[in-house]
Amino acid sequence: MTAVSKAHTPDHPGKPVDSVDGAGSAGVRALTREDLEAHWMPFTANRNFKAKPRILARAKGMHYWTPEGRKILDGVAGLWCVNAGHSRSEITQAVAASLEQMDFAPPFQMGHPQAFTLANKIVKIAPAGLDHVFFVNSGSEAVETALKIALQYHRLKGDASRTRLIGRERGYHGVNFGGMTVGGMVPNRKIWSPAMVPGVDHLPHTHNLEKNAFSRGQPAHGEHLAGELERLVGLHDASNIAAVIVEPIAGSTGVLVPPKGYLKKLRELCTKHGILLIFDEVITGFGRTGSAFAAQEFDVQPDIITMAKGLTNGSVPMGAVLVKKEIYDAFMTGPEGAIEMFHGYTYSCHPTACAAGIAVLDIYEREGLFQRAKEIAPYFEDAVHSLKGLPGVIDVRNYGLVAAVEYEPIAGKPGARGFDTFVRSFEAGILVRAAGDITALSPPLIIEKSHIDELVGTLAKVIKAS
Ligand code: PXG
Repeated sequence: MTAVSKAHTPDHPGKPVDSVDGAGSAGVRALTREDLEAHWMPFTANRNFKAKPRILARAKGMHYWTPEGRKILDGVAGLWCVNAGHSRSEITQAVAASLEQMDFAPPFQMGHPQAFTLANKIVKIAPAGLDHVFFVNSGSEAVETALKIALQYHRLKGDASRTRLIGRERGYHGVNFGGMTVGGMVPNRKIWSPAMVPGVDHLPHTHNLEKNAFSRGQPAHGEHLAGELERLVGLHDASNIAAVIVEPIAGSTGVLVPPKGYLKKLRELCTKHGILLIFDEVITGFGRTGSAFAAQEFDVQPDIITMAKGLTNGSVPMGAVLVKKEIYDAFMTGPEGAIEMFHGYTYSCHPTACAAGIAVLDIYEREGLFQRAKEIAPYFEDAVHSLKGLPGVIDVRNYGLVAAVEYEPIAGKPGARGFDTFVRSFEAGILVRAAGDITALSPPLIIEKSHIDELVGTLAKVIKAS
């Protein structure tokens, strides 16, 4: 690995500080403070980061390495996506071969074999009855696509007044206008609120520390909150409501596991009122819960599933929307020569992404990774719950291979403790994710017991030292 090199601090341009070699190979010029400037980093405190960068240069299996050669245990699968572990050579080879064979194929009015192969592979592991796949390039695009499908579906069925969309507080459905509007993440909503999509309501979130703190698996209290949908139906009338969208387990806002019975009740009410139920499985898809999809794990069948992240193991951007047969069939009714849905992206079903997806689904199947997640989940559960009682810890919760530790916020500084824990964890050799005053864990499904010990042991030390 490369040596630490020197760069300039932002406030003292001449003063050298520890910096990094961005390419991770000897002989490449180190990144200076000036080099970091042009890149406006997403969802990042840019000035804070650029003053003290955290750079990753290499990854393999359960680990990242920094440019100076420090090994970091990945406790969050990159960003909830690298479920099969990092830098899998099967994926690399499939992607390289695909690029050699055909760099790009127009997705509109043309096709290529890999798109059909991947769609069939997704359907094979999907809940029965959900059997058509629309490809996109991200989770955000999957959500926009799902919402548009829901509106057009009702219109095609002669229910054009069903346009209202129902999301949930503390939901996260990406950053585009539709997803942001149905989402319940306050900072995302605040700034752009005047431009939000009209006709959206929210169910209450299910997080309740008083009743459910330190739950293992699904919390006992909160099924009744699904009944709030009845209230919204009473207010707007079902004839105006198109769809409800929820994450089966809310991820980004801090791992909120659905209370027992909650999702089933939501399904019942949606069916009763002719409302489509969309599960946003961008995080819960591809084995995170111990099943291919959370829909199967919780035995609740939605009408539409959105997915991304684990679909390509994070290697190439890709998302997808899976719909049930009745929805696809409703679209296949006009003149045969007419385009059924005026929607799609230049890079929908990009051959490179399809090649990655095919290789990834093969790995999941060959290595039985979803089952593996299920088998190691009880060990993971015991490990994370050992953090109960540490200073400032007010909750530990988990399901499958996802968990969260919630801290008492520092007075007047919400989020500071979570961010500080994230930074000090990275310095101590583990990558975790901060969601406000919550540390989220969501490791690759290839994790071994020894890694769990190291991950939770290191986090315990970091918490104790705070
Ligand atoms: N839906 C869900 C449920 C997600 O978790 C998206 C949609 C959007 O996906 P894209 O691919 O457009 O980012 C996500 C994304 C975090 C974090 O801090 C989580 C996501 C993205 C960024 C940060 O937990 N999830």
